[in-house]
Amino acid sequence: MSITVYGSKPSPYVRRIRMLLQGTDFKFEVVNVYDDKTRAEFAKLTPIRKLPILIDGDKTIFDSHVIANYLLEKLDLPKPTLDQHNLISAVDSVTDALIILFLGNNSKLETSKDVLMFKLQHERIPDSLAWLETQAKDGAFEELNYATLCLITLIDWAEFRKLYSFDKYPTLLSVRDRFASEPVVTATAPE
Ligand SMILES: N[C@@H](CCC(=O)N[C@@H](CS)C(=O)NCC(=O)O)C(=O)O
Repeated sequence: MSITVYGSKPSPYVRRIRMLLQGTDFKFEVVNVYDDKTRAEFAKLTPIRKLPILIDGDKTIFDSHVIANYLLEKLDLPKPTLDQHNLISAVDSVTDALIILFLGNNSKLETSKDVLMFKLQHERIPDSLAWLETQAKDGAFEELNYATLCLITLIDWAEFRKLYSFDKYPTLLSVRDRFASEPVVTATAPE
């Protein structure tokens, strides 16, 4: 298998793909998405200028969901159910909201609730997490499937970057903790 993944080590979207690929032979190219020169280089591979990108032979695939779909098929792993897709969408909404706040802060913008763009994120994050907490209590993350991997990448990344505390969501934290010593998790931990 001649697969190359482009991404950064802490990125939650990239880590999901690295997790799916654990145990298979692939090359990981580290890219700093916020460096102008590097971004100009990897923009030759992807018009959306986001990571991850996966190259497999003559195929170039961007967006973690399309890549995950491709890999789950290729590696003969179970595809997410409709309910699991909803979980992934909620995890992504929190991930994207935290990225927007992170970029706002790094751009030295006022990211408080008074600014509409950021207010929307401050509303979305607790609503999505409260819903995910309820789903977790109902057993949604019992197995280490793709939806669970997505949740783990969110929590680990947000804590690693000191972006958010999940203390109000103990069931979500317990899901992360339950799988913390799995090889697929330890081998890909943010650094
Ligand atoms: N929907 C995309 C989101 C990917 C994404 O936001 N990646 C971040 C890194 S964690 C990125 O490349 N950000 C650069 C930017 O937003 O310009 C996916 O699932 O792959």
